[in-house]
This record gives sequence, structure tokens and C-alpha cells, in this order.
Amino acid sequence: MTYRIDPQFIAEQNTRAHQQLQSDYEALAGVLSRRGCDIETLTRQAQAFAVALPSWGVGTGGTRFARFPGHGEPRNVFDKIDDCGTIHQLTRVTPGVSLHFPWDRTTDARALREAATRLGLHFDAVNSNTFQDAAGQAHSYKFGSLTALDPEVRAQAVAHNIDCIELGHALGSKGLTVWIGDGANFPGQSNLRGALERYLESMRAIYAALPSDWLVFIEHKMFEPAFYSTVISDWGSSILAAQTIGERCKCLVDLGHHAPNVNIEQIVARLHRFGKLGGFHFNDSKYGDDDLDSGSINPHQLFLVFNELAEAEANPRDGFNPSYMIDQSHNVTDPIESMLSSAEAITACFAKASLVDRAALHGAQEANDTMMAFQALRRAYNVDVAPILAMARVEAGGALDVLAAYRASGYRARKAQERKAVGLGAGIV
Ligand code: RM4
Ligand code: RM4
Ligand code: MN
Ligand code: MN
Repeated sequence: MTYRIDPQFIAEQNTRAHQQLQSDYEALAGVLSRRGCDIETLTRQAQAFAVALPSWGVGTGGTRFARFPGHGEPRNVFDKIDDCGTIHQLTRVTPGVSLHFPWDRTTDARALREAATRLGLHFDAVNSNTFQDAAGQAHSYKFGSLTALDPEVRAQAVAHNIDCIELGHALGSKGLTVWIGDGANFPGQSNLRGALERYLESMRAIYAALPSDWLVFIEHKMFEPAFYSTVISDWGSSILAAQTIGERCKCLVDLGHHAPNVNIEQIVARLHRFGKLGGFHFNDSKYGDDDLDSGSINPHQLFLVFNELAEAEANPRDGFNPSYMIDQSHNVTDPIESMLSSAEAITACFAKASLVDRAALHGAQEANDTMMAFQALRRAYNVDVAPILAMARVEAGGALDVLAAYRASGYRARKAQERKAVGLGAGIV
């Protein structure tokens, strides 16, 4: 039997700080009610919110220089599921897991699905991987995958994506995320028009294999591993491709995949306008695709993204149901702790966006009252919603203080005993 945190232990931990929480919650209820907001409604909304966990995020990540693994890291997809189960047990807002193939390939999909169900988890969008060569594959992706000049390489990359759909289908997933590293490192290396043409052709073949209740997400990224040009480099390329490929092809926004200072909330509004907003990979960054913890560098931007999502939800277009996923690489922290803290930061921005006085915001916008429009946002952003999130978790059986409960449980030390050290490990290198 692998170690799991006893629900009784969490309940006991919660009892210690419950009186304090109750009084903070009541004080906040008073503040919010003077603004016409009902704290109970906000608590229910926070409980209904969900963000999926990346299987690759529970292992320690590395940079292109080194990886410094921690103790008790997951050795395989079943261990990863266990860690995700623990995160969800404490947060209650992370019931989905996004798998990455072939990293998470299993020969026993049924056992994996059952293990997830036992932990109250389900599988969110699955990810294909043609940005590196898998052991034993016939053709190399060194010069591209879905856009490679060699038709056999393209066929292999398409087949891998279809394989991911089949595996995901067996696991109950409903989406495929396609991010490719294809591009060029030198001017002249690649025919820019030809590469895009081949991409569209390959994606059409993948789309043809998509079950009718599935979506395929195109994830763009400005650079890395290609340092001169990337085939799907920005939201413009992404939406044009998605519109060309088909109705169930949508765009996925990874917060780290843009040029510095790009207005991501505006991209959200644009994609929504054309019914192409498929989902998010949440993380934060200072210089590039740093994969830092959500809200650790620019929490205000995260709030503005959620504000745009709240606007989109109030004005649904072709259905509004974006997939929310975390996509981070944890190099120096315990990955579980990073994910606990990130889930809280993301939910906090969601809750703050729900607090925006939309009538005041829209009224000020229409009157060209710039300062009051901004104040409508600032007033919501400045609210400390921590008591709402803590109460939402406690009522749902989660931890009042996720990090304190996790540390007190000794989970990582127990896993270090159970799991032998892993060589390469589970994180991104
Ligand atoms: C660093 C730096 C150092 C080099 C390593 C490999 O970015 O440039 O000089 O030794 O890379
Ligand atoms: C990429 C991108 C993808 C993720 C890989 C591991 O930069 O964000 O979503 O699958 O990293
Ligand atoms: Mn991503
Ligand atoms: Mn990334």
C-alpha cells in the first residue's frame, strides 16, 4: 500500500485554525455585502472552479544545463497520479490530470483509469510529444515533425498524435493538445510558407481521426527550441490554422509563450470573439517560457486574464468552456508544494475577477471615465480572497492551509522511503 494522507488528519489540522478562519470569513462577508456581493455565492463559485494538473509537473524539472532531482519523486505515471491525488485531496480544485505521451505511456489504460477514479481524478486533454525522439522510433524529429520535409517523418508524427487520441479515449479524455517545436534556427533554413502548408496538411489528418465529442487544441509558442522561427509562433498563426482545420480545433494559450509585454488578456478577448478560445496553460515568466509558478511574477496579469474570461462567460459565443491547465516546471521547489500554491493563486484570480462590479466597469467604460473603469478592477484586485478559498476547501473536505497540512503530513518523506531515486526523473529537462 502506498501512503496517503488520512482525511482525519486533514480534519484535525483544519480544526486548529478554524475559529480564526470563521472570524476572517465573517469580516470579509461584511465588507463584501456593503458592495452588494454575497460571500456564500462566491464560495460556491470557488468550489465549482477547476484547473487540471500536468503529469510532468509533479517531477522536478530542469533547465538545459542541469536537473537537481528531489527525494521521493514519482517513478512512473501511477506515482504521478498518486501525487496529483494528494494535491487534489488538499486543494479540491484540481480533479483533472493532463497526461503527456510517450512520457506517460502505459500498457494498462484500464488500471490507470481505475487508479485515477479511486483518487477522485479524471483525465483532461492529453498531450502529444514530437519535440524529441522516443526510444526506438523509426525516424528522427531533428528537422521537424508535423512540418518535416520527409513524408515518412510527417506520417510518423501524425500516427503518434492519433495514437495519443486512442490512448486518451481509453482513459476518458476529451481533448488533444498539440504543441510542436518545429521551426528553424537559421534564416533560410526553412521555407516559411512550405512549413506552414505541411503543418495544415498534417493537422487535417489528425483532425480526421478526432472523435466527434473531442476538441484538438493548437498551442503556439514564440521560440525554443527553434530560435529563429517557429511554425506556430503566435496567436495569429494559431487562430488562422484553427479556422482552416475545423470547428473542433481551438487555440490554447500558454501564458509563457508570448513575446515580452504582449497583452495576453487582449488575445483572450480576440480568440473568444471568434469562438476559438480552447484553453490555457497557466504559469508565469519573467524572461521567456520560464515555466515559473502561476502568479509568482505578475499576479495582476493573471487577474486581468480572468477578468477577460469573466467577460467572455457573460457573453458566451459558440459555447464557453475553456480548459484550464497548469503547465509549470518546478526546478527548486517541491513540485507538490508549487502546485498547491499555484492552484490557490489561480483560484484567487478567478475569485477576484468574479468580484468586479461589472455594471460599474461597463458604465465607466461607456462614459469614457478611465479612472473609474480602472478603479472597478482595482477594487476587486485588492480584496484578499484567502478566507473564501480556505472556506471553500474546508467545506469540500480539503485543507484550510494547503501547504501547512502537506508539510505536517510528512508525505514527501514517506514517498522518499517508498520510491527509489529516479535517474532521469519525471520532470522536463
Ligand atoms: C553558460 C555560460 C558559460 C558556459 C555554459 C555552458 O550559459 O555562457 O560561459 O560555460 O553556458
Ligand atoms: C512546451 C509547451 C507544452 C509542454 C512542453 C513540455 O514549452 O508548454 O505545453 O507540453 O513544453
Ligand atoms: Mn504549455
Ligand atoms: Mn511552455
